[in-house]
Amino acid sequence: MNQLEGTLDGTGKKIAIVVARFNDFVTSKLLDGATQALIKNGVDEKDIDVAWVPGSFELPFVASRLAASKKRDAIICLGALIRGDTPHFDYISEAASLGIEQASRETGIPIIFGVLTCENMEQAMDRVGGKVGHKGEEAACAAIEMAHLNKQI
Ligand code: DLZ
Repeated sequence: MNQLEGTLDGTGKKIAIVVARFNDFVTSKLLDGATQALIKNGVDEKDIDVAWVPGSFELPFVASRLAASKKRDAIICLGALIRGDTPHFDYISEAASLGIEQASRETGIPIIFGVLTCENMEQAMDRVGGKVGHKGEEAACAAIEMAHLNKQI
């Protein structure tokens, strides 16, 4: 039996991060955690590209373009959606999640969903180094693992 499984060795991997500026108090922390985790796991700083977009709704467009260029082994999308008084949250969350998933399948490049979908700011802060861990770091590890696994397929 052959087992296919990625490792967390980022040596030689090229990664792009697309990060939403909306709620940048949170997304800048996601970005810090992601870049630190990539570097800690062996990704060279010069092999990390960071693209800023206005909000999470724009993540799939830029992630899809970056993935289609085939210059990177994985793409990470980072955003923070915080529910407000209108249905905006639902439209943007759905567009971001479905768009990212579709772009990943169409390009054959792993695109990681590092987008927080929270009821309030407290929940978001809990996920950027608080009591629920760090979702930026987790996204970085998922990107490295998927980049490896994708090469084995
Ligand atoms: C408009 C909007 C709202 C209300 N909330 C968020 C949010 O919580 N998180 C986020 O990343 N972006 C939000 N945006 C901005 C949209 O994602 C998008 O940038 C604009 O609608 C322009 O297309």
